[in-house]
Amino acid sequence: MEQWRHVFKLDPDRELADEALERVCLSGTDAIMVGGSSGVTFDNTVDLLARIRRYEVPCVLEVSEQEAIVPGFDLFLIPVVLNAKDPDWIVGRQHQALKEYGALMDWQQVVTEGYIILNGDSTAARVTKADARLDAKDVEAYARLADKLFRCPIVYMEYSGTYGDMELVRRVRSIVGQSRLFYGGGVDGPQKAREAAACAHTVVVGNAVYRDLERALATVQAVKETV
Ligand code: 1GP
Repeated sequence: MEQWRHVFKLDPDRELADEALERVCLSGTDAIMVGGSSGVTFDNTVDLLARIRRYEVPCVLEVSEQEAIVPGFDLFLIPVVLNAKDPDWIVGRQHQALKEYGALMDWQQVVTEGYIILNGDSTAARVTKADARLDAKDVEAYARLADKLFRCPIVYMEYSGTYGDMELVRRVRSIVGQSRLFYGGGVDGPQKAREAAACAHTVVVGNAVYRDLERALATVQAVKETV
């Protein structure tokens, strides 16, 4: 995780043909993250994991549904949505999950993501009731909260579905110390991938896989070439 520069995020609730999945898994990306904001179930998560496991690429689960926690992933990423107005998404669901599985968990495999949701129109924003009307100072403060106060291994600037403010991403990277800055949102081809890779530590590409696979695949090389 500390070395990842490029990640594809695949949604268990969306169709992806075997051939397309193969190309994604062999693309040279650093990891596949399985996750989505709606319609994620145990069954569709198990299915997708089994298909990805035919390849060697690391595969991690971003947990959003307790019922869809499937064993067998390399890591389990737990989002804590810092700007959620529904406290369920800050500590509520995590608390419930730990009541059930807390004693059984392998903590080596668990990674906390301090999430900042920045596209108010996204499903993630709706589900978590995130207040995405944040100015730069707000975002910086959330980043410090995740990095310095909570010491999350990942700070995730989530623009899901829309391309973000790269100046702000760059600023956040300059203030995080021990956290890795993940950027996700609207990276639909090599040019935006290069820009995002110049600003964040790790670039997450989601939608593009389903919209225009060729351009999505081209983001891998673009990110890797960017220093
Ligand atoms: C979504 O951050 C990821 O959770 C990637 O965003 O789907 O817009 O690429 P896109």
